[in-house]
Amino acid sequence: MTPLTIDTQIGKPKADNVMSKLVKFAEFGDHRGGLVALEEGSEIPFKIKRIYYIYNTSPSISRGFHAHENLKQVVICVSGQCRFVVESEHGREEYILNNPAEGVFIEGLKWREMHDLSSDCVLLVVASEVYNDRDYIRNYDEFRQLLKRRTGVGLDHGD
Ligand code: T46
Repeated sequence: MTPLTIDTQIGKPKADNVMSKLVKFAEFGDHRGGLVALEEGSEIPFKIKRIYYIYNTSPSISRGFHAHENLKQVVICVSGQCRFVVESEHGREEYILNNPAEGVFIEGLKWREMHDLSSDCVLLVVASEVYNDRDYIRNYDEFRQLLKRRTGVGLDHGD
């Protein structure tokens, strides 16, 4: 996974960290192949309530385009590649996800977008809450207004 912006940090996520973060997982690979283990309380810094995965997405299709009110997630590209965008009061962070031994940790009010998913891309997402449609903010202007109310930061993207 290659961080593309200066906001990107690599390391173990802290529960109070409001930025998204690239996390490198320990690898237990040997001559037989790779192995990564994700445990609640260590690699996954929250109680795991849901796991889902996204696959068979056409490279011309982008996904996401929403924020969450109350959700922690670790997003791992276990196969293929995609460009994962996270937007918050810190600006837009872009990650090229292509390594099953790395993941993006997200918490707090953040806009997500997924672009350029390769045809073999499988995105595994570990989440802190069960699915709740009411937790989604799907309107970008609403997200920006909420972000400004909560953080005082009005993002200027020149639009
Ligand atoms: C996120 C990004 C990274 C469920 O019924 N249960 C679930 O747990 C999920 C994740 C989705 N769904 C249903 C809701 C929709 O009818 O599956 C359909 C597709 O979901 P959505 O359009 O939200 O998928 P993405 O790829 O845009 O976003 C997903 C997650 O929803 C979201 O939480 O952060 O992946």
